[in-house]
Amino acid sequence: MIQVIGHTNPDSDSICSALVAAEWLKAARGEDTVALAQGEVTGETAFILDQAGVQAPAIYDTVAGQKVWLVDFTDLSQAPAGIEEAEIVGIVDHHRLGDVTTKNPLEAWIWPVGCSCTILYNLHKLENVEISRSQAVLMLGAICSDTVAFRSPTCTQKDKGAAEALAEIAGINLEEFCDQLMRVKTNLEGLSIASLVDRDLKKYPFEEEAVVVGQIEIANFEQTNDKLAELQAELKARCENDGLKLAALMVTNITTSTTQLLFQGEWSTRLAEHAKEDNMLVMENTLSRKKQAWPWLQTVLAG
Ligand SMILES: [Mn+2]
Repeated sequence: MIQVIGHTNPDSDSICSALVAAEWLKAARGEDTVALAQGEVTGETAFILDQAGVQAPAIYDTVAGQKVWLVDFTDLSQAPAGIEEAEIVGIVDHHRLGDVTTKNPLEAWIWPVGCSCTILYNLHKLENVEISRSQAVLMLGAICSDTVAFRSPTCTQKDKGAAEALAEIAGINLEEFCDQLMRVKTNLEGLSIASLVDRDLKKYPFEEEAVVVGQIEIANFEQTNDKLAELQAELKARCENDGLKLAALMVTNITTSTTQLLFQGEWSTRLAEHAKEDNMLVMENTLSRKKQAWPWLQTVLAG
């Protein structure tokens, strides 16, 4: 049995990619597979699963002693428990190459595109595997989510092409689907301050110290203005409790492509000259952590 699993704090791509890759491995390779997750799904992912008529993957226990395919990450800091004792047999990812290593040769599909599901769509074509409606909806949902409805600078022609073909297979109006998905994506109702920080939190080892950068996506800043003080307090508590040098949160307005970056921790001083006010700076035309915010932060933190 091969376990197919995405990263910690799973987003829609990491859940949908695990589900789709598990089915693709069954169909294309005759493998016995199971899709697993490293946490509960978000409201956005629940919407996509519902549209696809697919259940959320079970939460994993350990991958120790198992064969695994990793989807949507290659960083050990985002890997499941037991990864050192697992055999990584395959990877589908669209991030920079991380620090996982393998004992044996593996199959790795790592492309600089906007979404892991764009790679999976192409793998279906490459190996002549038919795409069912539910698989098409899963891939389409992940692509619209990861590319912020094709607005992100991470979005490529391959992502757009895949989404158009998948919408056709699923019998879905792409524009309407994207509008619906963006509404669900930016709905923060009922979420606690801690869960907003955790929602899409990623850990980045930097100068051998721990840095975390989270991101929440909103449709207008009125949704978060009255939460900023509490979010800052939560980031500060994370630094103290988890020994972080920097805890940052991107509050990204997907309507205007503006990001407010909140930050706390000892290394805040390294960002001070860019700050608009204490512990907050504004990044115009910034939607992507991977392609915009984190590369910039790395440069500034390095001094
Ligand atoms: Mn992704």
